[in-house]
Amino acid sequence: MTNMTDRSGAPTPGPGLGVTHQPGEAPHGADPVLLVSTEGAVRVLTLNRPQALNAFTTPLLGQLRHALDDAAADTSIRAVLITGAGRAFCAGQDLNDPYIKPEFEPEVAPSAGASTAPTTPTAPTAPTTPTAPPRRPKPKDIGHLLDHYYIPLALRLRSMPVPTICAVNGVAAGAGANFALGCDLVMAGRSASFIQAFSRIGLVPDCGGTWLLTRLVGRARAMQLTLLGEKLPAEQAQQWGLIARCVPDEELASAAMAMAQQLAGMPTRALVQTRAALDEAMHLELEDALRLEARLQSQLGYAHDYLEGAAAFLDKRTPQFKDR
Ligand code: T3D
Repeated sequence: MTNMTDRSGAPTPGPGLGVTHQPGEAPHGADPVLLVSTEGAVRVLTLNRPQALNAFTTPLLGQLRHALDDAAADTSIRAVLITGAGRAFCAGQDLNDPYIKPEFEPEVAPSAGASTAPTTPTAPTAPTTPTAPPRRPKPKDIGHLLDHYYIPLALRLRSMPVPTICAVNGVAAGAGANFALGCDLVMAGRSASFIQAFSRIGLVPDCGGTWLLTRLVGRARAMQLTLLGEKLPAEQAQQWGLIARCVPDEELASAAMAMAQQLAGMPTRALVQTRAALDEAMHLELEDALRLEARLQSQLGYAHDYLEGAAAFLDKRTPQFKDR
């Protein structure tokens, strides 16, 4: 991406910053885990932990949410483009994060004098080697991580006052896949892929996966993806209607930026209300959907962008949209 204004000199303060850095995480003064830049009216957010395939740590999740809040509050921003640094988009939750990493009770040394000999004195057997007692995992509520990080993040993404575009530059796994799919338009490089990795480690899909997948590809394909946890290549994802476009890898950055700039020049409020209406329509009766459309049209009909759009059409000129 060219001509960006770098706003990422230091990690933005966010809910995750109080958390200890993870293995491979940037210590003070090292690379920020999220790069934030601006090109025209497009805010670009780049997940930046390439050494761990941009897996989500609590600091990264916190900064991502903070950066979305910041873009939402900045009225000069009219689209958000999200991508990853390096060969992956995001490998989902970082399984090394202390928030969720399995911990074990300390091993108890066999007590002095404890016999490991066979209990039947009359049965002569070969000497046995003492075996370490099995390590007991400590119970941990990993749902806490969802409550505090993933749910606010997924809701923030879906309620952005500007369109969101995801440029999936490599593998998108687990919560990384579902975060990408939560964006309004998803474009992927040909070598990218999507993996619902949850079942492989004994979890259910999260970060909105159950809601998104059933809506995007239907129950049968959602079941196939989530139960088997297989890799879905980007081209097939496009054929299935999971994503909007699949392009050659070397064209991804420029094509995604072109799409973001196109959206940034469009009537933002209408785009955002379209997202809301489509989401709402999934659970409305026809008549209720018709009435919702009428209500939104009423509101938009008074707005600058409709008056400008219609006038520009009649004047045969390019409209200048400005609402947000
Ligand atoms: O509370 C909760 O837990 C709920 C939240 C859950 C949300 C989730 O996202 S659950 C799903 C978590 N993600 C996964 O299970 C995916 C794990 N990763 C993979 O299966 C593979 O890495 C990929 C298929 C994504 C890519 O495979 P490949 O062969 O291209 O790369 P690799 O060699 O496996 O990984 C490269 C490095 O990234 C490697 O580190 P190393 O050995 O070079 O030091 C690997 O350990 C690291 N890495 C990849 N994924 C993760 C990770 N490190 C931590 N967490 C990861 N998720």
